[in-house]
Amino acid sequence: MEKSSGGPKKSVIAIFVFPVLAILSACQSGPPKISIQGARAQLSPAIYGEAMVTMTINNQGGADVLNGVSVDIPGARAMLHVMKDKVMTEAGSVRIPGGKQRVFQMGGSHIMIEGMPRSMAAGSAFTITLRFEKSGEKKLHLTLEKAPSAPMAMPMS
Ligand SMILES: [Cu+2]
Repeated sequence: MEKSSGGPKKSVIAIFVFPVLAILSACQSGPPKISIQGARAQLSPAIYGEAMVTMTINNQGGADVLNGVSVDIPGARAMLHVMKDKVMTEAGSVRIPGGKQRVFQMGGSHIMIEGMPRSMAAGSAFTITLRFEKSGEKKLHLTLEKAPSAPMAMPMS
């Protein structure tokens, strides 16, 4: 009974391992493979009509660039923010390295929405569109959350 398990198993492993290695090595130079996790939008604790969108962009493929964002709330504008000398600054684009995670969070790169009308409150739904250079558009369907309870709390980097 036991002798049938040796040979065939080895060849199955060999056939399986080679394609996996080929995929891993091609990963960081091939097309980007982007997925977005944990996206949420919180109202600003300080400024009326503003909200911050945070998320993790997972890229299991080659490098990409996030070239812009837009929001479907009438009158509102979405923009990319990065931190420069501890001040939020609008950025035209944000690089998304290949084979890595890029975290968008308070105190780092994030998306800012400003000029939201009074009708937008905690619980309101809206859609953000991310525009990637290579991956095209990705839509995020979000629900506004109330402002975080500790205003101006910035993680130090
Ligand atoms: Cu900001």
